[in-house]
Amino acid sequence: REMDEELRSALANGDFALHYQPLIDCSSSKIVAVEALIRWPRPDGTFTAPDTFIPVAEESGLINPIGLLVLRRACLDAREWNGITLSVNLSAAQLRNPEFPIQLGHILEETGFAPERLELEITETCLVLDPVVAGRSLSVIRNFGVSIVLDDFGTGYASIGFLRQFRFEKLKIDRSLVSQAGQDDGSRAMMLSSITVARAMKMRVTAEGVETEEQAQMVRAAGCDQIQGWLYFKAMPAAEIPQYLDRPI
Ligand code: G
Ligand code: G
Ligand code: MN
Ligand code: NA
Repeated sequence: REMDEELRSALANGDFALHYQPLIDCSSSKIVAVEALIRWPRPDGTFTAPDTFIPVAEESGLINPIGLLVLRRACLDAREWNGITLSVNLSAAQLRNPEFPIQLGHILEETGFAPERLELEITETCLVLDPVVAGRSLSVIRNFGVSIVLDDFGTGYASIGFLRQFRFEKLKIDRSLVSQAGQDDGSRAMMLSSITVARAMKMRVTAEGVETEEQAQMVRAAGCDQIQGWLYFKAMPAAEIPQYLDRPI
């Protein structure tokens, strides 16, 4: 396919960019983490959204080298941002690749990035497809000191029961659930009970896609630890991050 070829040459030229979206700690109101989000700049000055090209990269297997490029570059960028955590998204294909934990170990070593400052965001799909290999990889990764985050919680089939099957250090409540919880009681109850279960399992909770003050108040009251969303910040280039660190937002 055409996009496949373009992705291949973008990879060879290192043409991808990374933007970072801050996560705000509810108690200190400071930035506690940033999520790395890949961007693909095109010759016409626009960006192709990851939703468009990640599925293509997954199909061709290019997601593996692209994912390693993201990890290496994000570790280098975030190395200087003392005291905050770096969150990186993983595709199912990456977690299914038995080489991945070894490659991650090399990147941590090469970049000198402290594993305790890294968290990997995975979705339920990553684990459902191949629970044995994925579970084995996760335990190797966790032994490095890296945290595992369940992303997109509240979408699709993501369920409370799933939280018991694997251990996660953090739960990210998807923006669709945050938005619905602001509108109907059933969704709010589901969000609250998910947070209760997460708490009981010693997980931290981030609310994603928070766009309004009302939503921020609601998720704080519900017991979320961290807030991520356009109310505070959109994703931005690495150079813009340091000015916001070490002071309340
Ligand atoms: O940044 P944006 O909101 O457009 O992201 C759209 C989707 O792409 C999200 O689901 C996000 O998790 C995913 N995504 C962004 N960056 C990466 C990445 O580096 N690797 C993978 N696998 N997914 C990513
Ligand atoms: O699947 P994942 O949770 O990794 O997706 C992150 C995506 O959500 C990114 O593409 C990011 O740009 C987007 N995003 C982050 N905050 C907001 C928000 O407040 N509103 C909306 N609509 N999208 C957001
Ligand atoms: Mn994510
Ligand atoms: Na999400």
